[in-house]
Amino acid sequence: MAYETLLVDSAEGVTTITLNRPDKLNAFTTTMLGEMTLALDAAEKDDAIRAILITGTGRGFCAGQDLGDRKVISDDIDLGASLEERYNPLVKRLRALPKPIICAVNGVAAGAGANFALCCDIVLAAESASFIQAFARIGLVPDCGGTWLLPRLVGHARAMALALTAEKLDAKRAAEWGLIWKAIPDAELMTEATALARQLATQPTRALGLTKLALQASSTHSLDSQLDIERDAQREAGRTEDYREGVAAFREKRVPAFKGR
Ligand code: LHQ
Repeated sequence: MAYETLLVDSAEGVTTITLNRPDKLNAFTTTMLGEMTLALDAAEKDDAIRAILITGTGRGFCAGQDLGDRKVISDDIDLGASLEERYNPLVKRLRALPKPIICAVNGVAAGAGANFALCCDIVLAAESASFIQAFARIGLVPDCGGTWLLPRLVGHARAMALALTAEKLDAKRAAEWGLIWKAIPDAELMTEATALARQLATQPTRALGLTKLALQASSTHSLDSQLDIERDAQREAGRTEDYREGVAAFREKRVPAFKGR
């Protein structure tokens, strides 16, 4: 399908979704949010796709909501409805999708764009990239899961200061703080992110999906309920072809050939 605001390409088990409004630093429009959902749906449904890579074109990753859209300051504005109808379902989609999602943050990620990146499973960023909780600068509150994710990733003190000051955090410090996985020299970002996505696409996809969901659940669960989740996930993983292949390959001292089922 042809997209207006995204470039979508699938190869070697990976769907790469590239935000493509570079002149506006890939700011989100209603169209882009809708297209993102369609692209994620297609990647989830396709059994040949076993990892997703998200990035942006140009010098920015995503500057959050498009503030040029006249609807964002109309008299009868209800930003809560915008979150309820478009942003929140997208956040839930990224978190629930049972395949690994890698985000390659190629430049500035601001507002909803920053938190959208942080919702992905593994976040890599170019060393020149940065993260800005820009909301306070325009009289808003962090959204796209920011108030939930930030304290869990970097702790309360850093989360609070990032949100209240809207200070820019560069990629290297974001990695040092544990906000993201790695900062990478700009010229190597896409090579490394693509290699990682392709490598994950050769792994036991159902086990990775179950692992993702179990780790996410841990934030709100007791050890007892988390042990129940692990029991159920392991039961399911233990019935996959990939588990049998993994054990067979170990016994035969060879590299496993996982099929994602
Ligand atoms: C933009 C944007 C942008 C349009 C740069 N929109 N054009 C809000 C409301 C509704 C519901 C749900 O949730 C939300 C959540 C949010 O996301 S609120 C936060 C929205 N984002 C921001 O406040 C960030 C606004 N942008 C900036 O502060 C700067 O552009 C950053 C710091 C990201 C980058 O600064 P620079 O590198 O100096 O670039 P620039 O400001 O010159 O921007 C380049 C172009 O991109 C420029 O267009 P122009 O035609 O003048 O060259 C900007 O107007 C455009 N642009 N962000 N969000």
